[in-house]
Amino acid sequence: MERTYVMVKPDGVQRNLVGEIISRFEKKGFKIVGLRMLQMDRAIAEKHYGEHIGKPFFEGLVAYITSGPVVAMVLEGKDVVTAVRAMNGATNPANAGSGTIRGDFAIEVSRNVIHGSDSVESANREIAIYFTDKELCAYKKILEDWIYE
Ligand code: DAT
Ligand code: MG
Repeated sequence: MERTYVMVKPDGVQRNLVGEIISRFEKKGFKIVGLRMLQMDRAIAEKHYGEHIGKPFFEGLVAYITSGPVVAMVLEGKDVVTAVRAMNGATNPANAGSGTIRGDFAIEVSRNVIHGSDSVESANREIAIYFTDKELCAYKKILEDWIYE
């Protein structure tokens, strides 16, 4: 089964959206296989957002993402990378559809509440930043037979 890295950003934590966001992924049928809270520092931010170093918004992004604790998780399921991106909505909440997390809970691109990996390759890279193999749980849920044929 595919895995992806998902993170409730500091604004999501401060705005009491952690439960709502996790609940959406759980209700969809995705399985939480890793979960923790942490405060990111600059080094972790540069690792996570390495592709954006040097862009005009990078310093603001680092200040934002290190401004408070985040909730980091690994979700597992069929085509979960693409599905989570769709559930999160467009990067700029102004373009995110109603019913998506960013569409429903955010207004500005620099306060867009949630992160989701953009590919399986990115997911593997990002998961390794936040979790050791031992911190991820492989387990069977009885409900899976009602979610997958
Ligand atoms: P995504 O988070 O949808 O994968 P991204 O990887 O292009 O989007 O950018 C990472 C984060 O950086 C994004 O969630 C918010 C911030 N960001 C991107 N473009 C921005 C911009 N033009 N101005 C301010 N922040 C931006
Ligand atoms: Mg991205």
